[in-house]
Amino acid sequence: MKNKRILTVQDISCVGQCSLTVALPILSASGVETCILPSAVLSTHTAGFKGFTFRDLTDDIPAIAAHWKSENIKFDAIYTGYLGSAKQIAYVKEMFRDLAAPGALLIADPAMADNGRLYTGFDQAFVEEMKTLCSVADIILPNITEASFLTGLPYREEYDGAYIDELIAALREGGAKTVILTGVGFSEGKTGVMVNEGGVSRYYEHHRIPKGSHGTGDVYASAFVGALMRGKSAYDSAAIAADYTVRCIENTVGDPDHWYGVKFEPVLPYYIGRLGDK
Ligand code: PXL
Repeated sequence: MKNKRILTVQDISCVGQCSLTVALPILSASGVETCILPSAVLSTHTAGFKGFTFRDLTDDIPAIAAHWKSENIKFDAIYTGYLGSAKQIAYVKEMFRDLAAPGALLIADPAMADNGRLYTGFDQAFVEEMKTLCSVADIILPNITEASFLTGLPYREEYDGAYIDELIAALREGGAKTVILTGVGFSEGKTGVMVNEGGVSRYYEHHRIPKGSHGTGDVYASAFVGALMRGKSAYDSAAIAADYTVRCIENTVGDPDHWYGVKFEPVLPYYIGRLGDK
């Protein structure tokens, strides 16, 4: 059988266990050939380190994409994460059009916000561009903060099922097809993910570890995409990714020096094992 080949577009934060330093190993572990396009190179991620460097690679993207096009290189999926600029999003949409193999899956993680706030460096203009990317993707993976920015609905820390339904309906009105809404919790000690395919929602609930962890959105999205590429359904991929991410956090909480990311590497055998499940 022909191996699947995926392209993931996100930054390289050299230190900090997020974006490409997480996506590449997890996707490779899933058994998929993983090609990368770095959107920017940072010395560290932007969430907690001071004085990080940031080299925006937006202007390199058109030549890279043109080269791949001239070599007739196509991808079975394109998965975008943290993007370095609003202009870059326009280039990514061109790549969706030019570099996707027939039937390819286009997956956008609008990695731009958490806990009610945009990440350092992002503004409303970026949000507006991100809306256009999400409208052409097959699958989007926002958290509640990102969903609220994408829809203009208020961000709530306390909510019920009606609020979640409202967010998903508004995302679908914006053009989203399959929505994987992460960090949705309805009771103490629990959190989960709402998977909406074609307007039908299914919830996967799991244990919540009461500690914010950096990079877990990227661990989650990468594990989800890898499982999906291995032929799992969106719901099963969402559940496998959740179970893996919980274990990564559990593997890290006892080490306060490791505040900047999660120790996902030792837990990869668990993830690979789950991919073999029927
Ligand atoms: O994990 C999301 C992410 C990715 N890349 C960079 C970030 C963040 C979150 O803050 O700063 C550079």
